[in-house]
This record gives sequence, structure tokens and C-alpha cells, in this order.
Amino acid sequence: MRFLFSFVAWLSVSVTNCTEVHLIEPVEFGTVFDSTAAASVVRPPQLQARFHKSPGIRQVFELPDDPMLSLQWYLYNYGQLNEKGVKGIPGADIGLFPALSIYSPKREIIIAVIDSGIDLTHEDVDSTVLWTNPHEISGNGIDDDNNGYIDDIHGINFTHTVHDVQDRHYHGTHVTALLSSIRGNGIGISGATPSIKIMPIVIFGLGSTATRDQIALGIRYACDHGAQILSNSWGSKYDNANLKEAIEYCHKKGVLFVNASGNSRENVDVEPQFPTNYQVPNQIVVGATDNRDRSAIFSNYGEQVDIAAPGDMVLSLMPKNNYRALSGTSQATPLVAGALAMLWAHEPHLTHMEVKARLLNTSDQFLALSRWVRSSARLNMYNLLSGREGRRLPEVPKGEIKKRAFGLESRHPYSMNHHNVWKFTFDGAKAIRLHFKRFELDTYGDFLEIRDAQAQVADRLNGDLGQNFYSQWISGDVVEIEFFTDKSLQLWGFEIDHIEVISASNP
Ligand SMILES: [Ca+2]
Ligand SMILES: [Ca+2]
Ligand SMILES: [Ca+2]
Repeated sequence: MRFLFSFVAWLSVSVTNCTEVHLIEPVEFGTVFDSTAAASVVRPPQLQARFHKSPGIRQVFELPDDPMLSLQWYLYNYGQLNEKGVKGIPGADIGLFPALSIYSPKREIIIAVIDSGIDLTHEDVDSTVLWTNPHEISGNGIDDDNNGYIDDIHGINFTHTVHDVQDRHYHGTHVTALLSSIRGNGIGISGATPSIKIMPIVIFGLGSTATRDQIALGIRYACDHGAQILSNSWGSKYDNANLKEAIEYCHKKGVLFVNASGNSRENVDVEPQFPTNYQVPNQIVVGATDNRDRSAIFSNYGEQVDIAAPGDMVLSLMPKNNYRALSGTSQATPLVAGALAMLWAHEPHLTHMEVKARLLNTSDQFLALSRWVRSSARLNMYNLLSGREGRRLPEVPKGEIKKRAFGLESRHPYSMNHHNVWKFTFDGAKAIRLHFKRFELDTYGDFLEIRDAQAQVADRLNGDLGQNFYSQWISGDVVEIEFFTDKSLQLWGFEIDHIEVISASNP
């Protein structure tokens, strides 16, 4: 299988004007499938119905007949390999199909996707999913609803003819199709969200980008024309008052603003990024997970990152009837936006802040996300719709915390193409955590993974994490440490200089 890896994040697509706003470009590109290849993908074996495995729930759910479903681990993870050969953990997905089995929409929700438009000619796109402006007459050259935009029948475009929402890039098609591809049509992929309308706000074209003031106008347009959720897979390192005011305007109108955290494995508390760091209450900032419920290696992190959703090798549509998996927080973001739309259609009485609170309370927490996501949690759509509290982190055992001598370090700098697994047992320990004196690994290819005796990931570290910090608490008396480096970039490495232990108390 062929791969192109391009570890470029926040790549500028702006050529004609200096806007400093970027689409959040993927960091990995999978194989390109055309229609013929798509039709020949092996279907999941005998998976027309399965039992939901959540504790206390036995529920049959149906799977649609879209031929590429087995490659959509983010919708249905039954332990299949992803394109990189990494085996998934069954259930490490957003739980769409269990959610559909209890879904009862009362109305349609409009999602504005602020991106590069959508390829309306794609075989797995139905153009009737587009929102229609009820007060505009198409093609008469007149601004019938007097909103300042002529013939804006399905959205607006700031880079090309104002009414034309056809994608000339690829990013908007990939992102939007995660919401809107036709489910159960026997073609391509399964889209995630029924009973929505898509309002494209086109701010990126091929070689052109809207100005930040135009993007702010686009945000206001969406809120003024009935969009209740805005999906945003773009960002900037630079602050802009108009953008922030537009998001605040949406907040006052009860609209949710979902945005990607970015793909450069940066701590946004230290390296502010926008819109992430505006911190308007209606914002939901989304990080990315992989098919084992770990933080994707590129996902930006910090206190402003609210939640995570699948964003590693996520298959969706590309222009010209193609399909391709891409990795990025851009892909995680519409999955969250779509889930929120389903909840709002299911329970229309909720306010936007109640929808946000429900998301955070019902998502599943994982230790391997704790360092990277404020809620430690990944979206679970079944829980979101049913209102069930999500999986919670294990409690740290009570007891006296004692420092113990321990040391483990890499070479400085470390070697390339290195792989080592160590296993240590600390007799009498109920829980252990490792103290890092310093940690600096390459962001994209290298990692240190810390697991317990059951091989559950307690922490997975990469990037430049600085000095003097602890790992998450590892349950039990066994710690397994895996150190992996690839064939590029040698940085300083890591040094563990002691541990802390909570011991089993004497009876
Ligand atoms: Ca108009
Ligand atoms: Ca008109
Ligand atoms: Ca389909």
C-alpha cells in the first residue's frame, strides 16, 4: 500500500493576499481509492448487526451497505488494521451506529462548514443536503433578501463568485463529507449525520484565501441565517478582534462554534492559536485520537482543548469521485459538530450551553488523553444521545505517596531507528508514576509509551515537554515502557530520575 507522508501543519494556502489564516492541512495522506477500487473494498465480515458492548447494554444495531465501511474505523472499530498497519481497539470509535438505533430527530439542524466548499459532483454527495436560503431567488442577479449577497441560495463564497459553493481545493469536501456523505446508498463511505443541512461558507479557494474580516462576516452570516453549529477546520497564529467578536455574536445567538486545535503538537496555552484561544464560552475545541484511543501524535493540546474525536487516518471523499484517508484535527472537528447536531435534533429544547455540557459529561475518558485534552475524553455518540455518563478515569488509590529511587534515560541525543521495551515490577505498589527530569522527542515519528500490567496505555509522550513533570498514575505494581524512534531527527531524548509510589497499606 502506498503512502505519502507530509508532516506539514498549518500550511499556508494564501498566495494572493497576506491573511495569515490557514486551512489546517493533514499531516498524513493515505491511499487514493477511485470508484472502482472503492467498490472492491472488502466489507466487514458478517457485520450486519452487532451487540453494543457497553456495560449493561445489549443492543442490536444495523450497519449500512456502503462498501468502504470497513476502512471507516472512526465510525465502526472492530479491531481492524488501519492503513498504517496499526490494529484498532474494538469500540475505539464515535459510536454512531448504536446512537442511530435510539435516534429520534424532531427537526433539522443547519451546520455551517467554514472551509473550501464541497464537491457537488461527487458520486457520494447528494446536493439536496445543502441548506437553501428561503428568501433568495436563485440566478436572477438580485439580492432578493437584501442581506448584501446576490443569489446566495446555498451559502456564500468569499474567494470566487459569491453564490458558488463548489469546492476548488479538496479540504472542504473531505471535511464536509464526514457529515453529509450518503449513508446506505451502496456507494463509497457512510456519512455520519442524518437530518442536517449543510451551509457552506467558502473562505478558501485554489490559491486564494478570504481575509480575516471576510471570515468574520462569514461567521456572522451563518449565525444570522439559521446555522446552529459552525464547523471550523482552519486557524491562525494571529489574533483578530473582528473574528473574536463574530464568535461572541454567535454565542449571544445561542450558536455553537466547533474548531480544530491544530496539527503541530503545540501547547496552545504556551503558543496561542486562533480561534482556539479566544475562549468564548460557545467554543468547543477539538483534538484528535487514533484507532487505539490515544492522542494522535500531531494534535495540539492544552487547557483550551475541550475534547477529542477520531482524526488519525480518517477516510472521506476527495474531488473527482476519489476517496482518501487523511490525518488531522480538521477531520475530528466535523465528527463532533455532527454529533452535536444529532443531539440537538433529538432534544430540540436544549440550549447551546446545555448541548456543550452534555458533550463533556457523556464522552469517554482515557488516561492516554489526559495530558493532551482538558476533559481527557473522546466523543461517544451513544452516550451523548442517551445522556449516559461516559467512562471515567480510574481513581488514584488512596495512601501515602513516597518517592523511590529509579533511573532510566535515553542517549543524548538518542539514536535513530531504535526500539526498546522495558518492564519493571515494584513490589507492594498500588500505583506508580514516573518523574521526567527532561523530555524532548521528535513530534511526528518518535514516542515513549507507558503501560500497566494489562497493557493499557497510561501515557504516551512525544514532542518537547520540557523539564520536571510526572507521568499519569499507572495502576498496579508493573510499569512497561516502550521507546520508539524512526529514521529521522535525533533530539535530546528523555531522562526519568525517580518515581513516586503509592503502596498497599498494611492491614
Ligand atoms: Ca441575498
Ligand atoms: Ca437573487
Ligand atoms: Ca455512501
